[in-house]
Amino acid sequence: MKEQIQLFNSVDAAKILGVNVSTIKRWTDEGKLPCIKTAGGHRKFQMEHLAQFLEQNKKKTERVNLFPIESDSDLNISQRVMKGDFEFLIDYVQEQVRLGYRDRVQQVMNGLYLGQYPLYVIYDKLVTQVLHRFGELWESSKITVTEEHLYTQVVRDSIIRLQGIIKIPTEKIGKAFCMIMSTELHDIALKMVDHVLELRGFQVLNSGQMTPTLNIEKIFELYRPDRLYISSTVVLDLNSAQAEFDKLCYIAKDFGAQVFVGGRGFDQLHLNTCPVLKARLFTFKDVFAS
Ligand code: B12
Repeated sequence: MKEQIQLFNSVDAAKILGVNVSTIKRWTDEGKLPCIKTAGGHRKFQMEHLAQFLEQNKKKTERVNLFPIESDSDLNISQRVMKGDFEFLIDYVQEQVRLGYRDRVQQVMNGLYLGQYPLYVIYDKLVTQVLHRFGELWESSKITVTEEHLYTQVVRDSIIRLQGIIKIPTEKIGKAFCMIMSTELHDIALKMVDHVLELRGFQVLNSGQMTPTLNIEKIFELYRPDRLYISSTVVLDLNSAQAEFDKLCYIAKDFGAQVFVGGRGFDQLHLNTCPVLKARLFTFKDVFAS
């Protein structure tokens, strides 16, 4: 079955925008609020439609809720999302992840996006912080490695779903190849780098965890990326990681690509051996500006 993106009906849209259903109907008829009309004549709204309306009509939406409010707890979360109370949201999302409520994690992320928070802010101020919390809990043996796996998959899933509702520019501004060194599993930071670049208008290629570098030239020949983003979180063998990084830099140089690196693994590597290194990036805001 084809994967469906989340659609709201007129009642949901009315709850979110804090108006009644007849206002929603009027705004769509006037062309102010974009929607999809089903074969049966029903109006359906994508998150993107509501976000676009909010951006263009800031005054009309003082009572906006960011998601349909069903309970006092929903109202509280919506208000925290609207205020950008990240301290509260980190605790809340961490708890929902632990309880396995993907939909509640999703609600917060979608709400932040709808509330006009840039994707890199959601990643820097919420997602990264929640993942660091799980890292601390694992390090202090408060959760097992299996729990850590389970929780990080919930987070991974949520960011992929969020990307599914975001409008990606059709005009491309360049090609970026994202990869992780060959011994490495940590791929969530790179996935977020991928999303931020995609939103900026790059065509993104992402080879994910443990990318074998043996025939990596083939990728450059096939796709001719103008940028290479390399992620390294853990270095297991310093010499082979350095050799791999150097090799990647020289291939990038041969194909005229710039190199960007990120992740704490690069604390241990020499970066000045790379002739085409453009920048070491630390946050998703840096990625957005890169
Ligand atoms: C999730 C996780 C895992 C998952 C990975 C699942 C997956 N699909 O990614 C699993 C369980 C598989 C795992 C395994 C291991 N892990 Co682990 N893991 C984590 C955890 C909890 C979160 C990592 C994460 O995604 N963080 C979120 C990202 C966004 O944050 P960040 O890594 O700090 O990156 C920031 C910047 O550096 C930048 N950035 C990062 N990469 C890039 C890339 C680019 C291109 C750019 C531009 C920017 C950028 O963006 C972030 C924003 O600030 C961390 C805890 C932590 N503090 O991060 C431990 C952690 C990274 N893991 C650690 C360890 C030791 C391991 C293992 C070696 C454990 C073991 N003994 O088996 C293995 C290694 C396996 C391997 N071969 O890679 C240590 C690393 C310590 C170190 N550097 O020496 C950490 C810090 C935990 C700890 N506190 O000890 N891990």
